[in-house]
Amino acid sequence: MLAMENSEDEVEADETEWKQDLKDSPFVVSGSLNLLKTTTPAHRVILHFDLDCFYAQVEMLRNPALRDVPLGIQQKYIIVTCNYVARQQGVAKLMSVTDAKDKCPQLVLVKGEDLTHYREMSYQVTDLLLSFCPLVERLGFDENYVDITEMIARRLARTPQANLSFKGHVYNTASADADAKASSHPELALGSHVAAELREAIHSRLGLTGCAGIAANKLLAKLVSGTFKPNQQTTLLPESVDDIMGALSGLRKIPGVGHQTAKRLQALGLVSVQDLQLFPPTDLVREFGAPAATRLKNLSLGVDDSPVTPTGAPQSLSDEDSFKKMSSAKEVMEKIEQLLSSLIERMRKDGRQPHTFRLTIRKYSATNKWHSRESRQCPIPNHVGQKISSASSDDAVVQLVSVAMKLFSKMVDTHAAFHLTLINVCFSNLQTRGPSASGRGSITSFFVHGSSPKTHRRLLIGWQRTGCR
Ligand code: DCP
Ligand code: MG
Ligand code: MG
Repeated sequence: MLAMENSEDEVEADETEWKQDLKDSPFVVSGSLNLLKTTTPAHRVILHFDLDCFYAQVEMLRNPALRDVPLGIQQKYIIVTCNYVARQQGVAKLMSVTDAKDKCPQLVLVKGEDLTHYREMSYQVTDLLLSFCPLVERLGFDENYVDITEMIARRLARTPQANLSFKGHVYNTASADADAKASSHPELALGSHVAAELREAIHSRLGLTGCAGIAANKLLAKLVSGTFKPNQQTTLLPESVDDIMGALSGLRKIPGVGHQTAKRLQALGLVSVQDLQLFPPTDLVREFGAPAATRLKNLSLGVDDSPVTPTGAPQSLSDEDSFKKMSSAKEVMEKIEQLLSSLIERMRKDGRQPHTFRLTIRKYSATNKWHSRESRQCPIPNHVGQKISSASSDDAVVQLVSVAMKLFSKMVDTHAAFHLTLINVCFSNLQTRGPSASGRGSITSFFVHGSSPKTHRRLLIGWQRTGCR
């Protein structure tokens, strides 16, 4: 059923087989099973970029003396990343500081809890890619997808086929054999040249190196991009899809299969990617419903027709902090004030006026770690909203702290004992105030300054889906 050695057509043929199977399933009653690849071009060219040891690179740019020493970026007791000098000495991402120091006593540590510089650089990279192509989608801080299908079609029209070659590596293909394949895959061959140009632009303009993957869809581009690291790129040919999927060490390695999904798959007895490929679609539908079953089956086969969705201006701005225990109203108020101060500063730089405020808390729960967030929201009065986006932001902090504490009291009885492990403050319903505040041309204008280097924090930005720019 899953033989895919020879061509993309075979992949499609195989899908049809199991799609039919899903459609015949008694669980697909609504006819909601999406047929694949109906709207996407036959030969998409998708690039995936992932910067090398990102936080460490930013620190090395800020302080070039760090370039040649083993460098680890520390958040709490963890090395969230380290440069490649440190990796050569056995340090790995997400190692404890103790283990990392054991492996490499000379390791230089830089605190990485203040994300300001990483965030700024992250948006500059996205902006740079956007200046070449409108279809850019951010994925985390150091990754971007770019759909260059149209650019390639234009280039192809003016490129003599005889001159085609690949830049960089071709997955599972010796370099001596790669160029012979270029004429069979002209889009991907040209895509590899565009990827090299974009990597060069990122390097020459921003000083950053990174890896790129070139493939026919987002899933495969992401999977192939890290094949050779650092500062290299790899193209995946359709005939190697089976190889790259088969080489994954488990289901969790498939982008899009998270912890919970993997657990449910494991409960069905599925551990390897091949297990999922071969699992009867009807049984998968029974467990996940038709849409998710289809998606999972597709992913296991390396099929992904999800579009590169341009990342626009954020729809909301929020900030949060997590901690072991917070149990007094005074601490809560101080934390909210601290979070709001930096959030209001970010909001002011954004230029839009927020109309909704939301407070989220997480109560300690030994049993239900994943679903213990609670939130309340309310409109922001116009006069307060105006202060947020003007110079009188101190007033805004005071007024919003009081709003936040009212929301807080709706979730927590402060006269009884409580135990919080997280507080999140969020502005949404962001509206442009007028011609002077609008029209900021780049994503970089959503840089967020001024966050304080406290305990582990995740900055959350809800991205608005906009059309191509
Ligand atoms: N990061 C983090 N916490 C994690 C994972 C990552 O803070 N659990 C941060 C630090 C990384 C950045 O995100 O620098 C990007 O993550 P990557 O997984 O892409 O790792 P790097 O870019 O650091 O290294 P690589 O060269 O392997 O891509
Ligand atoms: Mg990454
Ligand atoms: Mg990276």
